Amino acid sequence: MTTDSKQMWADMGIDLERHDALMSALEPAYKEIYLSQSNRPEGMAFFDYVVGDIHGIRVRELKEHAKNGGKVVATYCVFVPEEIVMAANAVPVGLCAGTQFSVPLAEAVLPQNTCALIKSSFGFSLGQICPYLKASHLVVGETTCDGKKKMFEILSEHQPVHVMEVPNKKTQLSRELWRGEVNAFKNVIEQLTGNGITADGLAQATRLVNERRRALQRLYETRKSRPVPISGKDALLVTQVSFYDDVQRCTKQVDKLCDELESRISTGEGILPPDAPRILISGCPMAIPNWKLHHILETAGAAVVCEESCTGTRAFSHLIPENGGTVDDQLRAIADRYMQIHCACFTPNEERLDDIVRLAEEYQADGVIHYNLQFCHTYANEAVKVKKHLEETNIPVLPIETDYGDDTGQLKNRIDAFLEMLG
Ligand code: BJ8
Repeated sequence: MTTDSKQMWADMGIDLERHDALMSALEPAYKEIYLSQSNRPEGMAFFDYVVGDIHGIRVRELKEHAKNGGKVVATYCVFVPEEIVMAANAVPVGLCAGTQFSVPLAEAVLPQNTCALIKSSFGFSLGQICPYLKASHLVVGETTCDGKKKMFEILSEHQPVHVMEVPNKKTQLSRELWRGEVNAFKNVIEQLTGNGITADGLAQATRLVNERRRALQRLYETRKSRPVPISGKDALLVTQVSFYDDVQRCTKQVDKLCDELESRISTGEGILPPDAPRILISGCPMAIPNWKLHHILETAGAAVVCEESCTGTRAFSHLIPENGGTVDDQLRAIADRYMQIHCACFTPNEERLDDIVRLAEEYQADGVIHYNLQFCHTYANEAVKVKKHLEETNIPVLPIETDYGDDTGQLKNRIDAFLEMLG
């Protein structure tokens, strides 16, 4: 970190002491988990660089954007349509909330039996630690779960928040409600930026976001190979970075990485032996720097080949048709695309069950780990159906409930036993 960055953070009102402590914890963890891997693709250098200066370069870009009159919009969920933000010349940034570091700060205010993701994100705000939050002109929340929607009420005492109502069902009525929410969001963004959203602007933004989704689809496609050309933790990192990096730069870097991975595949080069047990992880999102489960699995010799989560397939599987049309036509297409996401906040949510089986088959997974953040009731309860469905399909499954704390020893025992069972 540079002196320049320190001055920038100080000017933004960041608590430098806390921030230093966070960074000092992140650095050795990254070295141990990421930089210790052998035979990593060279294309990961870009992502190492981004994480190495996680609160520097990108934050400076956002500040520059704001200096030129642009706005920054922070989000916590893949339901918030980035296209609309970008069409008004604002920059969307997905906030990270994957560290235990900020959890105790949140626990001074929120109930302890709240999921770690909510506590971590709220702790970042309370502790004045996150420059992305500080650089944002608006936080966009959603009503996907009770904990989050109540946290956004409290967060709004500290900064401007707009909450989108995500329905809990996918009926015709619910779809109409969501379309209304998307239209209202367009008005909120136009008001924030002072820029009118045009059909051309929306089409252009849709194309850019789709391109990033295609690049991530391509990355995941390479993970279907045996041996797998990239570790699960590296692939997870790419998805995590895609939430806050510049969309065009990120697309370019992911495509560059994919060129390398595809050439590895053509020569049969892998990161792990071809007979390494292949694991699909399904469940709650893993926000940066939550790499715990991947690290345990891959240290034990398994290959994580896919994440059925919002830091995985749910973030990029669905594209928006690029048919152009009026602003209204495009907003409808955007709304309909987002309603395809099968978050556990929906009931019923049968398509997620089918999707997990489809992914397990396509990625030749030997087993599935259902990853649940403690106190996340929607995913915990849906796990009952996931387990039953997978068992009926003869796919071995291990449900895991954890938080951001250090329960590595306990998790390791259960994972070792599961991998042994997979043979
Ligand atoms: S679309 S998964 S990103 S809500 S915060 S629900 S872990 S108790 S994150 Fe999510 Fe959007 Fe759905 Fe995806 Fe549970 Fe915690 Fe709630 Fe969470």
